[in-house]
Amino acid sequence: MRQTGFAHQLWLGLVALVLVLFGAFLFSRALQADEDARVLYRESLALAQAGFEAQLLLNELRTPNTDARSAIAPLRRKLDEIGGLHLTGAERQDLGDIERAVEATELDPAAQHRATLLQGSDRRLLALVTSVRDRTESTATAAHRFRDFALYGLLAVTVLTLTTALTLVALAMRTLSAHRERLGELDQMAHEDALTGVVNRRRLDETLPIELARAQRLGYPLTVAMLDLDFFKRFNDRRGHGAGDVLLREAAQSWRRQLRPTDVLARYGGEEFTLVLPSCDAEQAEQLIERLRPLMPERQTFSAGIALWSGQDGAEELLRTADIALLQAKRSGRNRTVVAGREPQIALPLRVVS
Ligand code: GH3
Ligand code: MG
Ligand code: MG
Repeated sequence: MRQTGFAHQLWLGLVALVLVLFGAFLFSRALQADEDARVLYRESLALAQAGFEAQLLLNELRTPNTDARSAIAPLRRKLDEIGGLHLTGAERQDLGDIERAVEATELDPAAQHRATLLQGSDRRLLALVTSVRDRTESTATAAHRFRDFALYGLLAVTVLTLTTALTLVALAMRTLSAHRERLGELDQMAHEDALTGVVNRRRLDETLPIELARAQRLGYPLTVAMLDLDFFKRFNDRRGHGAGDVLLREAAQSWRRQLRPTDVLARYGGEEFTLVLPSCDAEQAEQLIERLRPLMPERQTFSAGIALWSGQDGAEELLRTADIALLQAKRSGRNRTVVAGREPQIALPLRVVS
């Protein structure tokens, strides 16, 4: 599912890239067509000017009392000027015909032959100018049409690219939130006990030092209690491991409902639980534990050891103190609570020294 989402994003990214490249191509082609039309238009104007001047010089050359050589030189320059422009084959042929007629006039400068020799040059010159003008017009029209096409094309490309980009952003945001959700699930899996649903030992190890620091800063008491089910092995042996699992889960869930939101109930391991109780002294913790006892299903009992934080101990030391109190509760008969520092005196078995 996540891979399909990624593939979609990849495809959309590629589509956006192709669209942008196509847009850039259209833009550059439109610019080029515009530039071509401008060059041709400029040349067409230059040709019109040169054609007009050549026409005047041809007329002058045709006049019988004109000195042929002095009229031919500027005419030749004009024709060279026209030859320097971009001409088609047919246009160049017209120009060649005019040049040859002028050359013949130069070779035979007799005034009476000039009109005959130059006959047709006017028509050719006009044909040349008209041809270039037609070409310019059709190129300008094509460039105009292409620019319109490019404009609409660019508009379409922009809309498509924007749509693609928005879809991409929406997809990326969906993927991101799916990742966040998955991370949350992973975090929960890493810190929650799968059987009972309460936090596990790892979370307890992370939380307790933070709770101690907060208690120190805000100056309230903090108590830790260790709870261990009595003779639970026997329960399992009699009722089966599955029934034992159900009991553990039900006990943890009903205990949790009795706690404040700021209290922490953790499964320390096996059938042993830890309570972290901020703003709670040893007596209040004792009372709370007495309220938890009747919630235990199947009349199962448990023993508890309580340690009030001294304000100096570290988390590990505090847990150890509560564990020692729990051991005392077990030793003194189980199904009871012992507060560290208030352990009951246990009669040691008599050792008979022989
Ligand atoms: P004590 O009063 O001294 O604590 O006796 P106990 O039998 O409870 O203690 P012991 O350490 O001998 O045995 C703990 C038992 O807890 C053994 C094990 O079968 C049971 N236990 C630990 N974890 C689980 C669990 O996840 N599910 C079940 N059903 N039983 C568990
Ligand atoms: Mg036990
Ligand atoms: Mg145990």
